[in-house]
Amino acid sequence: MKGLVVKNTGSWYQVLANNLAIAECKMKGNLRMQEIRSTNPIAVGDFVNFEFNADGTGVIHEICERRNYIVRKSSNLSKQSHILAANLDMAALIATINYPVTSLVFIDRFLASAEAYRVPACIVFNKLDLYTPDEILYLDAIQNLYESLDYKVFRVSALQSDTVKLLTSFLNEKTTLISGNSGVGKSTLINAISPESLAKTGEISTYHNKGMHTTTFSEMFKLKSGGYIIDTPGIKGFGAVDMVATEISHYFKDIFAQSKNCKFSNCKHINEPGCSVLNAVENQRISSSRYQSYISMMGDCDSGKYR
Ligand SMILES: Nc1nc2c(ncn2[C@@H]2O[C@H](COP(=O)(O)OP(=O)(O)OP(=O)(O)O)[C@@H](O)[C@H]2O)c(=O)[nH]1
Ligand SMILES: [Mg+2]
Ligand SMILES: [Zn+2]
Repeated sequence: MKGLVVKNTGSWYQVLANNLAIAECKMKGNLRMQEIRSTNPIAVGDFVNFEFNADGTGVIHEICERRNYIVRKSSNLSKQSHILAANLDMAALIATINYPVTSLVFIDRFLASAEAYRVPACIVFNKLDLYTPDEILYLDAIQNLYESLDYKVFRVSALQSDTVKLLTSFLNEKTTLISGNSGVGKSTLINAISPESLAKTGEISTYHNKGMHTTTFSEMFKLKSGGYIIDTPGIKGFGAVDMVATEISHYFKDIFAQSKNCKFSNCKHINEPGCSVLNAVENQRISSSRYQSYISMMGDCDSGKYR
């Protein structure tokens, strides 16, 4: 029987079959692994074939081919990577200016990862109800920057349902990964978009605590209007998983476009003569924050930090 993996809690997988019932399944011991070295061979969003046991649980014996997936490293020390989700139409980064701080490097690393896996990405600024006038001005500038790179940017407050309408209709019929730092309000926002989801959310008093994660397992929810939304645990960063240094510029649209005019075809845009990217940064045609994010990802490859 074919089904869709909607949740993975360690060795158990919840599989939605025939759009109706959820079966608790385990993976068959000798299941042939795909080429990715990951801590979770089966991910939320995977289509699988499974069979029922006599006791009503199931055994997954095949993973159907993935249309795409997004991977991140499991931890700083681990060499293994973790598949966040598979078969995505959109990856939405939930950010806040200061509640907690979402750094521009973090945003750029997320966007670059999405580009690398060929998943369209958008940015959602949440908790608008808390922003000071200065924070709004800063947000205006950030929004301009990313819209100029053709990324869609939304402003919402998960606590004010009328502010999420535009985003909700944008997500219609799509399978969307929701990602971002812990405490930015991913689960709260999912509940605002789709009240029947009942995603678990944190308390205001606890989410500031370091290392506190309210959502511990990724979970996929069906949207009433069609499509799915995937809640994920908060993350600290996206590294250059499986990327080689020469590829990284391909995942920064602005840098890639400019690199075509560099004197050397193998220009890394660091200190080469005739580098059109460096020139564009100097003339502010490429934002210096974008360039710094690029350099920081190049640094991952040098140090082997994320490999
Ligand atoms: N003021 C305000 N608070 C919000 C908003 N959205 C979420 N919160 C609060 O922020 C806190 C964290 O929300 P969660 O939805 O649990 O955050 P999360 O991103 O899912 O966190 P993890 O599961 O740990 O990754 C909760 O106290 C929410 O009530 C918002 O738009 N405005
Ligand atoms: Mg959560
Ligand atoms: Zn160059």
